Amino acid sequence: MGCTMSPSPGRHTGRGAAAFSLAEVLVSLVLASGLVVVSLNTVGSSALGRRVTSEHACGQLLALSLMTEIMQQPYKDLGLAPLFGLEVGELDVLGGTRVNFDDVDDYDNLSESPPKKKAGTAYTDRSDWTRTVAVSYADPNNLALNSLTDQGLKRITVVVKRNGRVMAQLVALRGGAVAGGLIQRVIEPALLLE
Ligand SMILES: [Ca+2]
Ligand SMILES: [Ca+2]
Repeated sequence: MGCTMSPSPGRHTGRGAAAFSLAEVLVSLVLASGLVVVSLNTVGSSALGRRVTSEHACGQLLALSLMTEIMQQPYKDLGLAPLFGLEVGELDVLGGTRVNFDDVDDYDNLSESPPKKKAGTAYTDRSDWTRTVAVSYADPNNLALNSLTDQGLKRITVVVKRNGRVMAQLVALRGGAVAGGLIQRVIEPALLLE
């Protein structure tokens, strides 16, 4: 009978025992290799996750600092001839700074790489980062829409990218006296997680 030819449980002799041991070793090696691969993948994913999180946090700080600067400006230029965009003489051609920016829409179409402080000092280690601003009139009756005319509300969008990838985007509404009071509301403090 087959049962009588089977080795006794717990007893391995001769070549059979050696073969079984070898198989056990191979299985152990395969399992160990798998564990190493899993461990390396886990470490790699963890490191990548920390880097991505750090990049997005940095992007959000860069976006927030500029948005804060813009929101502190008057809704429109206080001079005699306010324009949408920079007024005459406000562009710092030689210095490339924002020292003359003194109303919200002066920041429209701003694009800087690397991002800079208002006085023109570039943030260190940010040479591959870009920060852009778009300002438009917004429709106070439908905040999701832009308006072709000034109805007393402006939408400000700040986007921060690294090597072309969006790290953070902030959208805010800034109201003027025409809207019946001051409206300052960050409507989409979005930290984009890709
Ligand atoms: Ca202006
Ligand atoms: Ca101005």
